[in-house]
Amino acid sequence: MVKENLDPNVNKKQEQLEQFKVDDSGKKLTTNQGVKVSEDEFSLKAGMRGPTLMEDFHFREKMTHFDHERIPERVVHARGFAAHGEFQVYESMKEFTMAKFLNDPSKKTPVFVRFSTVQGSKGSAETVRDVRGFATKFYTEEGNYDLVGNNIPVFFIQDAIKFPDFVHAVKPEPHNEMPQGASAHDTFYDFIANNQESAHMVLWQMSDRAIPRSFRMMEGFGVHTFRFVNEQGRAHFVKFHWKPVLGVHSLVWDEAQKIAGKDPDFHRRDLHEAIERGDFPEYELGVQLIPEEEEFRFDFDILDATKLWPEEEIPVKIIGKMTLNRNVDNVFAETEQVAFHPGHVVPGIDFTNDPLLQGRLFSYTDTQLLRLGGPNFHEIPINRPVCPFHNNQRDGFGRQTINRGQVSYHKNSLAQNTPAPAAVEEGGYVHYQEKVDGHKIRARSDSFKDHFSQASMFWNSMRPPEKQHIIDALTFELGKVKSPDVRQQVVDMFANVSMELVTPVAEGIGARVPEPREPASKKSSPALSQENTIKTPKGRKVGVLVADGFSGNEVKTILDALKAKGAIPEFISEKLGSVRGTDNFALPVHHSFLTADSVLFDAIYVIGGAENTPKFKKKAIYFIQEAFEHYKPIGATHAGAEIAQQAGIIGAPGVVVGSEPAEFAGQFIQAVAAHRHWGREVQ
Ligand code: HDE
Repeated sequence: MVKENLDPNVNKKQEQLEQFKVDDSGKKLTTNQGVKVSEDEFSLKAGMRGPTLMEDFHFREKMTHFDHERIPERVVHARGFAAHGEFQVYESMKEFTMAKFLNDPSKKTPVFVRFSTVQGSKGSAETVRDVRGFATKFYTEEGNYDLVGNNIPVFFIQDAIKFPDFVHAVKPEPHNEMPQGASAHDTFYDFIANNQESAHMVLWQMSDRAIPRSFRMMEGFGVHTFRFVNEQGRAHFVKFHWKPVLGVHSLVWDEAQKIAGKDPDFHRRDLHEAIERGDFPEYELGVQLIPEEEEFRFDFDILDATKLWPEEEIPVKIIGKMTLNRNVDNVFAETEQVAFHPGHVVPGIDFTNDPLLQGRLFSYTDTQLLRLGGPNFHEIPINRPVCPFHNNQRDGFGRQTINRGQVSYHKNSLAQNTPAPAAVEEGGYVHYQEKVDGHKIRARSDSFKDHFSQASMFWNSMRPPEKQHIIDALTFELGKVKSPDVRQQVVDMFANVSMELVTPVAEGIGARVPEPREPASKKSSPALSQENTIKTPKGRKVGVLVADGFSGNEVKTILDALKAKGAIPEFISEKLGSVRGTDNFALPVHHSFLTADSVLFDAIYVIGGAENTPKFKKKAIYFIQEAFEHYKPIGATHAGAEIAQQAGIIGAPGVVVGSEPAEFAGQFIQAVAAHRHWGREVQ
């Protein structure tokens, strides 16, 4: 049983998980029954060359367990990676919600966060164009609260009844199981053209948001409108935001595709390494709040999940910070078995009538029953709340709790009618008493019928390079669609959003350019552009191309300056081992040209050696030219300047060549912070 620990700074979830951890190293091999095993390489046979005997209990047990090792992967969000952390609110939110974990700034709440892609299978590449899941489990003292969000603030559909159709359309096609980890195919765009409420979300998916640089550099959104309820019973509509402290940054499409081959684990590696080196990912929690009385004040329906609340109209109030500070011990036990549910709420957080949310409330438990094999998945260590739980639920596959006593029903007198429901003052959850009155009908409110205004707003909010990326992405995706009819339908649909978008796309895929139309909206929301995000060199991987004989002290000055700003230099040379510079300074070689690739770095710094060998030159030129094509910052000093010269990149934006170490370092750090140099696009 979980021991109560009153010290608020002890992470109760970690303490609880500790009890289930086992370390096998240095131990004797046993069966699951605890019997020591004397031989693990030869099954028990009748004679040296004879058949294996049924009585070999060790063989039977080992093989049977192995045969049952796999569980069904998640029907969506199968490919995911998770980490532990903590959340702390900056100031009490008591005015808006009675949720205790949001009321006490001195309290740290343990969290577990799983990031995921949506379309691909469990083993698919991570940098594909896709929505990312961003699911957080808060282990609060009042029970588990799950914020099961995405990195895009809107969704494809408005009503959950369409979800199975949507997922069937986006997943690999059933007759040939293609494509994997991609939405660029006929059934997806056929669905889009025939379900035009998806327009807004598709634009986000075509934008740079769908190819994040890192899980550490993407926003998270609760998507739905939830309710905050305070102790007086007053309610506010609320939307949740996670804002990454490192800003929102993306890859470029060509790079993302190449990484999918070079390192399919790119995002998990990035997160895992950051946590291991103590560079803990941080996200601030923000809320947008609308008082209950103002539900109808806006030119969109606030319950429609295909709409966002523009931050300029409804500001995001930053209320706390989450820090991810520990990797899991075992991916299956924790990441795979964690079961999120948007219906896991605590007092002070409630639902709304958003029809997408309502349907999700059914789906999540249902899917866990299959995936985790029965109704006791809440007992799996990662899913257990850190507060005690008591009820009359009993039995089922894999039950672990040993409930004592005679009584397992309510009401009763044999156990003085316990476990007893709790009054509100005792923390009992009471659903918000919204008045609901209506006819039973299958229909959608007229207020949900504007599918294009916010899609136009999103488009209008993009800066020119971002617009170009959306045009390129849609041209790519539709270029993979075989049916000319589907392509044309999608082009016609997006003419409602913007002719500026749809004209080059139509031309690029050989479709008819639609009749000119006014965009559905002229509004814009600057907060939607990634160009307005935080820019910092912190956490950026700089690939340093270096060879023997480099100028020791000067290079050291530059590397120290980079590290002081949180950038991470990794050294690449012809061979693994180390490279020796002047001034008795040596550098470890982390990668050879064979194991490294420019797409795996945020920036390149080329130094070279005393003399650049032809092989080094050839490799380095290829390296920096590719980085250049991906708009990455490139720095060159010493013999590296000659290589940059030969690569033909000197003078372009984001290319820094220097001879004075401190001055070069300052300029290069600035270029690294800028992340990408789109100015090259127009050269
Ligand atoms: Fe999910 N979703 N979803 N979803 N979803 C699942 O639950 C579902 C939706 C989201 O890391 C499934 O355990 C329906 C929106 C995340 O474990 C399933 C609808 C948002 C994850 C399911 C939606 C999400 C899931 C599959 C439409 C953003 C991964 C496996 C009404 C707010 C959680 C599972 C993790 C997973 C159903 C739409 C986020 C089948 C029916 C909108 C991050 O239950």
